[in-house]
Amino acid sequence: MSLRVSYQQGSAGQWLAGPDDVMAVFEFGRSPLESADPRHVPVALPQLDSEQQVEVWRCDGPIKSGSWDLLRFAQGEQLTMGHIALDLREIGSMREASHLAYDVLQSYLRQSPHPWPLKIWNYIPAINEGAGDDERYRQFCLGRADAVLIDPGDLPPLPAATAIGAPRSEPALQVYFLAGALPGMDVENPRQVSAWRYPRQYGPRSPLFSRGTILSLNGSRQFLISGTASVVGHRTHHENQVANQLSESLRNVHRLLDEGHRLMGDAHARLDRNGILKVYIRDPADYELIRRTLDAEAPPEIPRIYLQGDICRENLLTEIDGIVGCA
Ligand code: 3EB
Repeated sequence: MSLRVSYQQGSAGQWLAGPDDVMAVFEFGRSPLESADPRHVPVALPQLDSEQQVEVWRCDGPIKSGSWDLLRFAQGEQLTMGHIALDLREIGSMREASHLAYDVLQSYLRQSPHPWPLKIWNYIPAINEGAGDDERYRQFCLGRADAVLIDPGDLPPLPAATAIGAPRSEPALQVYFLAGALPGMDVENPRQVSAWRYPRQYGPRSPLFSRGTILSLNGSRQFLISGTASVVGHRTHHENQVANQLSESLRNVHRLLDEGHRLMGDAHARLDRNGILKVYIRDPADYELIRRTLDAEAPPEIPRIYLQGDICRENLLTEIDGIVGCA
């Protein structure tokens, strides 16, 4: 396994001072503006489980870290983690902020030995605020499309992605990513309309991401799963039914992993102890029900963490993403 991802007890500081193969430590419930070490990535979303954990990414080193324009990065032998936090109080609009974040990200990648984004996480304060096309998520998608240099109609590789709401009180738009020397292999979900082909009703510019990408390194593969919700075709299913939304999201994850297997021919991605899942929940009151539903429907051995975050459509109550191994 080339990217080793785990949830760990202990403080971010302990892990940053620990093993020298640590490329990133994600700490939940902290503003992304409060990071000193480039490998330290505070994430504003609060963790809902009682036991606080940090997410640790380790890879083959040596690891070099630093700043580049507004972005900070940690670069291993074959992979790079980078992150940007933009203080929205200093930028005119969400559209401008997301345009700027993606401009910086792309300029960074163009000069990096690891120029291919494999997965991008976007955490957007007050994501559902604003009516119709003024909604902040739609404005975020506009800014991303303004910046991104590729036309999805040309079928270039697109990274996997997650876009989730951060607390309204959080001042920063956060974008972080994993990138590699080669593009990932994109996998779309046969149960879902590709996001870049969503019809106009979801906003003026479609989201630009693939449902998942497969990273092949050192003879092994990992599946980077995009934020996966209760969307079938392009429509939200099970409105107001959070447990059913979670079940539908899991069906989407399994179908995506099966599709990856069909395309690869050999390895099959599995929800096992080598992977992780992140479960995003809009209403903290749904945590117990979601946890019980996941425990009943997903293998117990895959580590998981529950975060409070709004989903990018008002009628979506939960979403899952993850990184899993193939065997
Ligand atoms: C969906 O299926 C849910 O805008 O980058 C999932 C993952 C979603 C990524 C993004 C949006 C994004 O459409 C929303």
